Amino acid sequence: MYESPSILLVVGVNGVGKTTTIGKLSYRFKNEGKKVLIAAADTFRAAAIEQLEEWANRANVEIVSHQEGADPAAVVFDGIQAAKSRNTDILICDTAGRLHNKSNLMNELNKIFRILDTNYPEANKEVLLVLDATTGQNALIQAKTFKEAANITGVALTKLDGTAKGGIVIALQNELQIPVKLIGVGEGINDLQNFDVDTFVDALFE
Ligand SMILES: Nc1nc2c(ncn2[C@@H]2O[C@H](COP(=O)(O)OP(=O)(O)OP(=O)(O)O)[C@@H](O)[C@H]2O)c(=O)[nH]1
Ligand SMILES: [Mg+2]
Repeated sequence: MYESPSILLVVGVNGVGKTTTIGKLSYRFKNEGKKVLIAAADTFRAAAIEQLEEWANRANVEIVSHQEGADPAAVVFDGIQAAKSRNTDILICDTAGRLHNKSNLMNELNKIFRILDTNYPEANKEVLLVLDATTGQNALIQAKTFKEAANITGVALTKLDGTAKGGIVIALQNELQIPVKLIGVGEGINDLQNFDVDTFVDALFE
């Protein structure tokens, strides 16, 4: 899916499934024979770092982390240095989802982007926005906000295993021109699929 070296910045508000999606993706890339490194740049809660460590263990990939409260950009910086020295194919960065206000979010993301541009310009960059399909219109509002704060290159739509029909996919593509690339269909490590728009449209009208 991604050329080496790649960096994947995973963004989105609390609870949408960022950490889980990172775990699933890491497992997938690892099984494809890629060398994966996770950077725990959601430093807001110690539990967030521990949760990501569990996923790293499950997927059997390496992780770089700092203490709770550390500067997320510093974690990303360390991740980049480690990725370079270990010849990592894909560096995946978790981020905190607390969207207090837009300028806050912009500042934090911009700081991370500056680190990436300065220290890892050779890496292919993907900014993956995670949205919870069960939140409907709210997810669309989140997408608008994040699109204003960052150059979102794709969406992972989670929790499509529930009753959510995910009509939001169409809105995302049409109104915001953000492609849905991945879907989450459960809490397990294998519950991640590439998104195929034709299959989806068929399912919608079933
Ligand atoms: N059913 C279902 N549950 C999911 C899916 N993806 C994530 N979850 C669940 O959603 C909850 C939140 O997932 P996290 O990965 O912790 O979300 P997050 O965005 O990292 O949350 P914060 O770190 O608090 O910002 C967990 O209970 C996950 O198991 C999915 O595709 N389907
Ligand atoms: Mg998380």
